[in-house]
Amino acid sequence: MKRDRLPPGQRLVKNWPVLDLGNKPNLGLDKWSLRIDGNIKNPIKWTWQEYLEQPQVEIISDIHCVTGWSRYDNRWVGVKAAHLIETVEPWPEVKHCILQSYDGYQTNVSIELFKESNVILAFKWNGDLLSVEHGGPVRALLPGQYFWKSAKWLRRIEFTEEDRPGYWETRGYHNTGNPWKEERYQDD
Ligand SMILES: Nc1nc2c(c(=O)[nH]1)N[C@H]1C(S)=C(S)[C@@H](COP(=O)(O)O)O[C@H]1N2
Ligand SMILES: [Mo]
Repeated sequence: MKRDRLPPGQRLVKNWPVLDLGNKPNLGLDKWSLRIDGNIKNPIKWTWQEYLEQPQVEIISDIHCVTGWSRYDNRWVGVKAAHLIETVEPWPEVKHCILQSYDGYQTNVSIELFKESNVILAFKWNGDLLSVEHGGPVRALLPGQYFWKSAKWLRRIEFTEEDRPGYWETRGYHNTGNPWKEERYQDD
């Protein structure tokens, strides 16, 4: 049986709402960098230029926000999280990734989910550079989770042994956030 495209409790929208904590860092590409550190063999810091030199993929994904809207067919370009993991070589005891942003936002994801082939660090959406309001220059994209896991304005990715719940996860949101299982809040 073909499963529904719309997860339970969601409604389809055609626009793209902007949701964040209210301050939208506008860095400029020369100021932007992405640090990857923690329990890994090769810590790195990518400038914008170095980020662009990584292999790029195109992904088409649906967005599912925990507040109830979903948006189909978003076309993204970016660098695969799996490529990043191969580059930095986390030690075997690493179980979690902590995504940290220029606005102070944080969110956590297991390395298993972060490794999924459709998880990318995105810089283009529907043919254009990602706008500042949607997290440019670079945001995380985790199509298999509710959208709060897709950190905008990515600044640092830390690989850790211990889990560290982020902004929403410490305010009652589910730790994993799978929309197909309706993992919205802690007790779901
Ligand atoms: N840096 C940062 N990333 C963030 C947020 C935020 O406040 N700051 N909000 C999250 C939430 S709750 C959602 S629903 C999506 C919204 O992304 P959008 O504004 O591009 O639709 O970004 C997620 N990533
Ligand atoms: Mo959200």
